[in-house]
Amino acid sequence: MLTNLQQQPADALLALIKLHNADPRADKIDLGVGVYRTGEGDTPVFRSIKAAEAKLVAGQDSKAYLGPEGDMGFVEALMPYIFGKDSPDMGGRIEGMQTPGGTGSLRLALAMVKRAGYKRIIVGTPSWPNHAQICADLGLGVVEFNHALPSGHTDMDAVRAAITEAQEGDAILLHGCCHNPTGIDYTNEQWDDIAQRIADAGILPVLDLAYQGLGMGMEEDAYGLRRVLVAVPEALICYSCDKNFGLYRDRVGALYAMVSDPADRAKVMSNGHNLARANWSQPPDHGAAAVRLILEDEALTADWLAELDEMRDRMRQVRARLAAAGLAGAVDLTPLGGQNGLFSIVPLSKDQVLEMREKHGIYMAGSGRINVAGLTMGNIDKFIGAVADVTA
Ligand code: PLP
Ligand code: TYF
Repeated sequence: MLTNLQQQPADALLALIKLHNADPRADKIDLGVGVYRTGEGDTPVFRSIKAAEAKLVAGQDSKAYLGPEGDMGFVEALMPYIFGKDSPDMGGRIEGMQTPGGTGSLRLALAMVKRAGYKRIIVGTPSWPNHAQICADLGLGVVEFNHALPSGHTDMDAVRAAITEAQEGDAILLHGCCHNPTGIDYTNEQWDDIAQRIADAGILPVLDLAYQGLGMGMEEDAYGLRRVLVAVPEALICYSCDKNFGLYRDRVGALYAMVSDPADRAKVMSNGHNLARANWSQPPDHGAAAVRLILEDEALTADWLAELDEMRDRMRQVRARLAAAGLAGAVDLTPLGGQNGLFSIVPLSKDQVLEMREKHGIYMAGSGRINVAGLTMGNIDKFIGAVADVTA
């Protein structure tokens, strides 16, 4: 019977890691999967995480089960950063739970959407491929709208039309910041507009915040999410600490539900707990416990925020350098300067992406997406030259 199963495609982004590793060229460049890299090309464990892990190992006296909600100290310590210091639980309307990464949070959020009776979810394209994959697995219909224009701006007409045409029983999934894969985010004014339209249409927002602090700053990157939350009665928020604490493989995330009446909070979240039990039972503890120890300690928090500032500054420098290059062959790199986070799209055809890999040893996603953190002052000229070469 198992032989009835059909071959499934590998994740194209994760497959790039293996292709790059197998390439013997010393000057190869990995611009594939979205992990931060230093100017030396490394993805080190954060200093603040190392310090918190040392504290954790010394002080942890049990590894007994915590329950499907995971480490609630971690979940609550993040709330002022996500929702703001003034009203981190919006007057008792927000409750969260720990999840295995942002992916686990999305899985639960979308399963709750489905269980609540929503039929379709509106998603801007292109998006992170796992969004569509999770929806398909859950049997949630996806309604697509175009996210960005070739000019490098968001396609506001498309998102406005998608919200106007929404039907009863629709939800909308939005990237909070550092859009994956385009790096093109809504401006604050655009968020104001979108928030009001979502509220008027009465659709449920699902907000995916996987890169807080990697765009403009921790507060700045939360603007859109907070703006939507003050406008609507209910929302689901999917959060990842895997990028902004560098914890990728430790799988650290959280799911938050905002309800209109605090009396419904426990009932709504009991669905998250119940779905977690049916999926992974309990989330892995280690990474979340390290994040909690950082957030409970003023000095460690300050060091973590300094590390984030350093990452963001480096990515800004790389973007400024790309923008300063202007034209690389037929490609205008200028718009990349104003984009946010780890990703941007370089408009190359599939053949040109392949030529970048085969001729120049530069690995990027088939969509033309690059991880800008894979560029350093040592390899950026090679990259710009290669783009010029394949588009000449
Ligand atoms: N959401 C978006 C938009 C992402 O790009 C990612 C990528 O990793 C995630 C969620 C999930 O992150 P995690 O690794 O924490 O599951
Ligand atoms: O888009 C990226 O590169 C990151 C990492 O199945 C990632 O979001 C990519 C694919 C995947 C899981 C994580």
